[in-house]
Amino acid sequence: MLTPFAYSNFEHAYVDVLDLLMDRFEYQNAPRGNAARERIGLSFQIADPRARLPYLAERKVNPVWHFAEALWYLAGRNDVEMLAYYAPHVRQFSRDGRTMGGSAYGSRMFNPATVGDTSPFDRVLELLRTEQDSKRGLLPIFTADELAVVDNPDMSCVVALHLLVREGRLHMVCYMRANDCDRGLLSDTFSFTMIQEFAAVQLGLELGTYTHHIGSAHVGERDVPRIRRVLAEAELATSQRRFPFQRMPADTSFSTVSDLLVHEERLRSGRGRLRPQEIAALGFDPYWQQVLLLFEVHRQIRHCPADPVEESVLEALDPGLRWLVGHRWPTRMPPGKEVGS
Ligand code: 5HM
Repeated sequence: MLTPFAYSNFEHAYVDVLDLLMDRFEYQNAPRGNAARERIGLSFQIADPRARLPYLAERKVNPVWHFAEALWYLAGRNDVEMLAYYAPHVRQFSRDGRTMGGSAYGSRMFNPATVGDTSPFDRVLELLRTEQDSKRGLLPIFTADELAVVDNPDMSCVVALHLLVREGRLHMVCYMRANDCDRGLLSDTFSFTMIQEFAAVQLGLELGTYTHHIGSAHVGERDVPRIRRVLAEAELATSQRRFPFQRMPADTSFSTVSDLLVHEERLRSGRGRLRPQEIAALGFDPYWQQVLLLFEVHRQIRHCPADPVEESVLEALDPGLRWLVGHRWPTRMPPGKEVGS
């Protein structure tokens, strides 16, 4: 195979990668105590990077986490606080309890680099505006200094993201040193294709393909039972449900990201709530209103543990997101509104 295998959407790639690692792995090892099945060198390409979420009931994808992480990257943040609210386990990867290290990819791409006051991302966009067929649109993430940190709990798994404009479309290539293909791969593909689409919007280009290259592709032994269930579901083709994936609005900018995160912070801290009609009146495009609805769902789940999620909020969600929320938090659905698989 000289070129990566091409898939129409992420779900198909994800299922194939898991299938490969289940029984056709090359190594069984336990680096830093994490027992895993591994292959060296794995690549795939997705034709439609907007189709970035798998609809697999057994996998119980958390769409709130995925949007939160993508916005955290786009905002160039490195704080533990926001991420850990959506995924408490990330705290263990912080050395000082306040900031993330190597996995704060956004802080390396969207904040000014050491030379001048322009971010690597803005420099790449500048380059692609002037020299369309360039091969130099690289956003490096991994730094050699990370290896010098003793017992580094958070070393970048991403080596670089690479943006290429070809025939009016913006392609992205992601280079990973390592990827947990059950867990990290889901989050990484979601967030990096969001960054790709954000970049395409800034450049006024159509979205191209997304290509993912992994050095160490592995799955944890602890996840094998769930992966088998996911594969059995995919085999039965129950995941033939197809929900349309919306386009990121053409006016999305860095201020959209910071405006959204003002509301996110109010909801996260419990200082406010947002009813669907309030979200609709805030002036965001319906695409981003959906993300605020997800943050409100999460507020109710975290701050009102005794109550089901309010029907009005669930009803305002796009059917695909409602499906994911219903499968992720089945016990928090209003009576009679439980989601069948
Ligand atoms: O020992 P090592 O630093 O490689 O462990 C990190 C683990 O998190 C690996 O399983 C890696 O593949 C996974 N990971 C991932 O898949 C971690 C990050 C965070 O940098 C990521 N994707 N984005």
